[in-house]
Amino acid sequence: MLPLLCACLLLVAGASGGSDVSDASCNMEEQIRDLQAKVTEILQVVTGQRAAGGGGPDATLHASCHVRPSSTLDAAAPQVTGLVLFRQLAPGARLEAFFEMEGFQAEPNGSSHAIHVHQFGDLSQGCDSTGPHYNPLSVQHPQHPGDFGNFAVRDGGLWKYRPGLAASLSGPYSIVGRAVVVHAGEDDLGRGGNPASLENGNAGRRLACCVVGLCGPAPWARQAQEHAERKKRRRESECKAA
Ligand SMILES: [Cu+2]
Ligand SMILES: [Zn+2]
Repeated sequence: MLPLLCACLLLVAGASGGSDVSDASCNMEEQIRDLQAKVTEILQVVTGQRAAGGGGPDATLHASCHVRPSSTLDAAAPQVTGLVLFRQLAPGARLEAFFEMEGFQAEPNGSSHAIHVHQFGDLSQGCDSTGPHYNPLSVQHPQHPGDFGNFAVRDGGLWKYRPGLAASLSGPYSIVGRAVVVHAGEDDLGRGGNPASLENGNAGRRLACCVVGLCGPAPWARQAQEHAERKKRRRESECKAA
């Protein structure tokens, strides 16, 4: 198995480094992250994790969540809309996600907003009826499976890929049918020194939310393609500026 893995790693290294040599010194960190994601994927294939779910040769799960402003907000509040996409290569594997949102208040130095999975997919009272953080193992914040942390907003929007998330799209602790909630404030990550900090990170009002639902692979493929193109453009402009 080891020789096979080595061959795979060489292939990956060749595939990701061969296209534009001039970019090699730019954004090394980002390229390493890409590489890590690919290696993880290969490892899962090699160790048979992807087939372990019994869902055939490709047990990959996808989900989407269309973010809409909370219906209980006053009209003057920021109207945040967007899309969150999830992919899980196999049951039990770490989750990956794309977060894309706009409509935040544009602040000169940007702002930071907490995003979590809340217990219920009930939007009857806007985002207020989604309950507390989804906490199936009765642990403290920020150890909940859907504690995605803080997201930096620039010019009123955010666009982020996050791998390695603890939440799952299958099994007894699935987040499917539950809500993703976007907050007005920053998550203090349990360091706020009060009881609320260990429950919800004192992240403030619920600006926008959505219910996670399973979907096909197409939205993820589109987003991944767009993400790759954006990153390439950014690398090119950074290299030109350097
Ligand atoms: Cu929350
Ligand atoms: Zn939490």
